[in-house]
Amino acid sequence: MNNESIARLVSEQENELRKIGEKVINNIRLTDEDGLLLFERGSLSFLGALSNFVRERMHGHQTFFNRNFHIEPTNVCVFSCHFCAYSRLYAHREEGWELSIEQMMDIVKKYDNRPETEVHIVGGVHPKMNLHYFADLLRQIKAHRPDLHIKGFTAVELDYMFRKAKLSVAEGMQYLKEAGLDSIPGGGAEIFHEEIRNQICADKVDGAGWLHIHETAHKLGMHSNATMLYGHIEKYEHRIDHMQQLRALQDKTGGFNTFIPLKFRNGDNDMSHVPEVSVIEDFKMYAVARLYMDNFPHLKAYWPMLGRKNAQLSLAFGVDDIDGTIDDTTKIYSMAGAEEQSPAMTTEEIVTLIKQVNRKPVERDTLYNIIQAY
Ligand code: MET
Repeated sequence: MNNESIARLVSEQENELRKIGEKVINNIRLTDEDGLLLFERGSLSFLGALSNFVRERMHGHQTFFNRNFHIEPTNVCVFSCHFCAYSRLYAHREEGWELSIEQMMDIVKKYDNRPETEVHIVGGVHPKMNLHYFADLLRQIKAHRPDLHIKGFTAVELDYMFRKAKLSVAEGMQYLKEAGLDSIPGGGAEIFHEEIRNQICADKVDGAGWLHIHETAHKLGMHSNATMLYGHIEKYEHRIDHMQQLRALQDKTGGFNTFIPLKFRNGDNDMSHVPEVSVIEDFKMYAVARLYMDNFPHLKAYWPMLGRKNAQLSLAFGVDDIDGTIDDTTKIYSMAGAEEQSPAMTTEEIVTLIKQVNRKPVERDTLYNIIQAY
């Protein structure tokens, strides 16, 4: 949509939506009330057009992906997040997996002489895999392949490791950075608001703690991502509260690269009675995120969660990044009932998927340096 048609569409909206649309066109930051109103009253078509306008103003048709693989060291976990279908308690650890450093290095070595640029490491919070265990892993990966970017450990995992090692967040982050950690992923954020957090994942680090870890990483010059688990028992106002806290921290540090809304899936977890939201809600979520999170350079759709067709469609709702090739190395969403049971795409498949919807595929590294445009 060109400037003229977007201006026409905005002018046709009811008073309040029109004012929000005008702000977006004029690059004026949306308030929390604006964000809420968009969720409550914005039609899918209006949100789509507006978020696409912003997406194209920021990135044109460029659509980013990277070549990466995951290591999930364990799914044994001391925490009991009710939305999780992946973890096994320590008492039942024979039902889960626990990888040794050697086994994880074998995964890394599988990618020798291949073009992957990033390893993404997340998993359960295992009581015996401590800070020194993971520092050892980081050092061995770096010794073996110094150019591989290591994005590892959510704030939840870090919080547990640092507390157990009796280190402050700053000391712990510095220690892992020296061992080879390059950046941190966005997981574990869920919903910060304590009213919701206490009902879905009461026992892990709270919102303030999550934000503190990211702020500390940013101060050390590391970048990170941020997620939000939506579509369960939260209300729109909790989503806005969550995004507001992220936007405020981003104003302070500028250290976030990407916001990744994650859809709650109800397969095989303690919240299976909670229905999943519709695909319309998913696209509204992406659109509002793009409009509200004005200081986040990128908005990512995680395709193993959405499926390939919806990932394509998301590119018309503000999304400019669809994560990576992944190579069937994560089980988090497949265990929660996602349609993608063995998520892997070749570079050709990702490129085709993006081109089919008339966007320009751009391979990036973790920090969004361009590696190759297709
Ligand atoms: N352990 C992580 C967290 O709660 C989640 C990783 S995905 C299983 O942050």
